[in-house]
Amino acid sequence: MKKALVTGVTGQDGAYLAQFLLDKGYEVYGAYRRTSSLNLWRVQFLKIENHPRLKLVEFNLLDASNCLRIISQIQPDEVYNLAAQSFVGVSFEQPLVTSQTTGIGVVNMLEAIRLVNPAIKFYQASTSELYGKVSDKLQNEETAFYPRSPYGVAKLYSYWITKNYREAYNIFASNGILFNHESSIRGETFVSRKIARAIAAIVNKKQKYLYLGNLNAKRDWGHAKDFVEGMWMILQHKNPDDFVLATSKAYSVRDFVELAFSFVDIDIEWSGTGINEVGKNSKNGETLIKIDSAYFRPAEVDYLRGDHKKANKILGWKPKISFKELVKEMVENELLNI
Ligand code: NAP
Ligand code: G4F
Repeated sequence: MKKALVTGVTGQDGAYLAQFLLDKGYEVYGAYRRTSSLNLWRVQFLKIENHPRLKLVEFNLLDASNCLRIISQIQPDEVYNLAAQSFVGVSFEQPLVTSQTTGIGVVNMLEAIRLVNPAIKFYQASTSELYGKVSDKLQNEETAFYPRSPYGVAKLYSYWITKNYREAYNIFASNGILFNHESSIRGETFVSRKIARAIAAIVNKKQKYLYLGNLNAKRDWGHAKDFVEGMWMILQHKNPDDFVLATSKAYSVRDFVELAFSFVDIDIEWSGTGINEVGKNSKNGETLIKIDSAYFRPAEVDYLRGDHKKANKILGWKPKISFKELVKEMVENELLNI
């Protein structure tokens, strides 16, 4: 039975990946950060909390001794490093914590592998935020990086240190450069879940307006379930390598809002410009969406659209869940659980 260590198991991807690996027959060590109240709601949502092959272990990526101990005690075959301060907006307010956790922290894990057993395979959760201020219409493994946030810059370090340990020490260390992926268990502050939650609250008269920032940013949005399968495929390939996982379709935040509202039979009509733009219910003129400048970022990533040809050709990976299906699932889940 293969053993996998998944850091960030309390996060969206960690929970989905743990479920995927359990289904594959792995013994899964789900590493979570100790906090005053244990936060296992995603693991519970996916109904794996009491799975006999899921072992939850306390862990902090920032503590090198902890990484070393955990790797030598568990002796995993595969490590998936998903732990990070993952919210781009917060990284502007907490650049040091973000740099330490999302960037430098990764060395703790790589060093532990190098010292304990360099045969352990390592997956690093890299990101399309590396591309940042892109010039290419479609970004692939060859596109130049130009991160636009402390988060993106920290991920640039973790991307390169992963590659460096592969080249310097011959460790099977791979980067998955993943474009945005969402689900019903996405963090509440990310725009997709924020929109879905607001719609359920508005329909149920618990909230009047949905406040948003930049409506025109475009993202390549897929479903987390498809993407965790890709993470596993990356570590099953015969060589360590770096792969883009994306849907290759881009939609704006505005598109997301319009589609999400369509699932509660509301057609959004926009009027005004800039900070004064509003979104109204076209049937009765009621204002539902307003702009709040607090949600604008000091530097924005305007356009992300990934080219997943390499992953498709070499790994046989492709996304299965469409943008429409994703948004529908998210809105329906919020309506059910409000
Ligand atoms: P998430 O929901 O924010 O989960 C992040 C996880 O990291 C949480 O379990 C969090 O624990 C944990 N963590 C944070 N600091 C830690 C520390 N010092 N020690 C140990 N654990 C720590 O993020 P996600 O969406 O699942 O993303 C997973 C990874 O993929 C992240 O590295 C993210 O940057 C990257 N990524 C995500 C996307 C995407 O669209 N989702 C795209 C590209 C890359 P708590 O629960 O205690 O906070
Ligand atoms: O949902 P977001 O916060 O995700 P963002 O910044 O794209 O980052 C996510 O995807 C990355 C991969 O590309 C990951 F690496 C990262 O960890 C994270 O998972 O924002 C999406 C877009 C941005 O352009 C933002 O400015 O939506 C825009 N936006 C407009 N109004 C908003 C809002 N974002 C948030 N969070 N909240 C708003 O009210």
